[in-house]
Amino acid sequence: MKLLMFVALFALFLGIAAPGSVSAAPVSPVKSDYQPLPNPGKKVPLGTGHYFTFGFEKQPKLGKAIMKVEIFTLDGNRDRSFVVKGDVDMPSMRGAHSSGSKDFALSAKGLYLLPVQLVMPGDWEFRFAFEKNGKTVFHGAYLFDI
Ligand SMILES: [Cu+2]
Repeated sequence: MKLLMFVALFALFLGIAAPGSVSAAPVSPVKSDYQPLPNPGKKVPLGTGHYFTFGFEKQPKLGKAIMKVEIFTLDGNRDRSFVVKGDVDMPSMRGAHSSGSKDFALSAKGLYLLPVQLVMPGDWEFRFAFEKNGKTVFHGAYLFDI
C-alpha cells in the first residue's frame, strides 16, 4: 500500500516537474510534417512553379525579431498569391512561449513579414506554413538559437 502511494506520488511529481519528458518517444526537434529548412537566404522549392527565401531581417536576439519571406516564380517574378503563416516556439519547452500560428503581412513591396517575440535565450524553432487557394502546400521548420 505504501509502495503504491509512493509510486503514485512519484508519477505526479514527474508530471509536474517535467511535463515534456513524460509524454514522448524519441524527441525530434522538428515535427515530422515540417520539412527542415536550409540556412536563411537559400532558395527553397515551393511546389513545382515557385521558390521562396526566408530569414530574419536582422540577426535575431532577445526581444522582437521580424521574419521575412519572399516568394518568386521559377522565372524570378515576385509572387504575392500565397498566404504564409508562421509560429515560433522553443522545442525544448513546447508551448511555453509559442506565438501560435500567425499570418504574415504582405508589404507594399511584396515582402511577407511577421514580427515575433523571442523571450528567452536558447534554441528556437520557426515554423512556416504556405497556403495557396486555401490549401496548405508547404510546411517548413527553421531551427536557430539566440
Ligand atoms: Cu524557454
